Amino acid sequence: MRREMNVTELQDGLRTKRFGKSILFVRAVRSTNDWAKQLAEFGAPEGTVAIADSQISGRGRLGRRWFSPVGGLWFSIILRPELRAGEVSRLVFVASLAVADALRETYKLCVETKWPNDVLVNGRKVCGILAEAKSEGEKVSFVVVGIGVNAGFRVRDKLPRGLWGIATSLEDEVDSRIEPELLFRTVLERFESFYQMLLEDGFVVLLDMWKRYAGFLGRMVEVNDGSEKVLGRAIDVGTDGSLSVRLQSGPTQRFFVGEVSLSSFS
Ligand code: BT5
Repeated sequence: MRREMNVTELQDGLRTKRFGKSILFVRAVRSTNDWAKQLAEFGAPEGTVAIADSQISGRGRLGRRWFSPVGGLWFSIILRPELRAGEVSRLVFVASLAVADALRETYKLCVETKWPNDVLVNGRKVCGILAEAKSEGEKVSFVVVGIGVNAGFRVRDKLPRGLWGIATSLEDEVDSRIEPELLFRTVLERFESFYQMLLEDGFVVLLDMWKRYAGFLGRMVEVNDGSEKVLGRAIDVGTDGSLSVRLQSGPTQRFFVGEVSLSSFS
């Protein structure tokens, strides 16, 4: 059944200091990331959230399409961190950690993170993160972190057939009714506290927390970096965000971009 967002409930009881103090909502938008980038250009403060019931042209990495039907949680948050341009990918890990924690706590699900920007439930993608920064040289002026969670809809009802085998939704995984507003508040609260930790204490501890969810580490994986596909054992993710894979042929290769899938040779 079509279920629209209850906007008042997004903010009611939200226990954050800055995240979500200003929330802009529309029924439909091309992409909340594009919208948030415009708001950031106009000077919107850190923590401003742009959220929509559905996205007409939701985006993934490298211009890939992100399907965003009504019932999902699609939002972007503006950040103005003291980070260098090369460190922006840290925010993707911090955001996925926040989502993984929120899903585990709220729905008691067995959640995994997958390099670089996915959150999985039962091996299927339930959430994707897209961080986009504006910077001059190494100086970052803002980052927009877009978070998309397949929440209150069934994959088979709303997503194209090609995704049925790789995507899942909370409604598919959980017996109780899904309230995207509650999930939104929990993710935002987690994200704010992890973001604070990142700025104050650095990335190492957070990366370790992310790795505890990273079920693919230690497993045989196939990595496709756009130019080649390689097979090997995923051995670590570094503080630069890179994935190290020990290739079947012996040496270890580091990847900064790419797609990981579990190999049947595990
Ligand atoms: C991502 O890209 O996973 C990042 C997704 C970010 C979405 C949020 S929603 C709010 C904000 N506004 C935006 O416009 N974007 C952000 P990537 O790793 O490149 O994965 C894209 C791939 O995931 C596609 O090529 C499909 O295979 C698959 N996909 C598309 N829609 C999906 C969905 N709803 N659930 C699961 N998989 C999906």
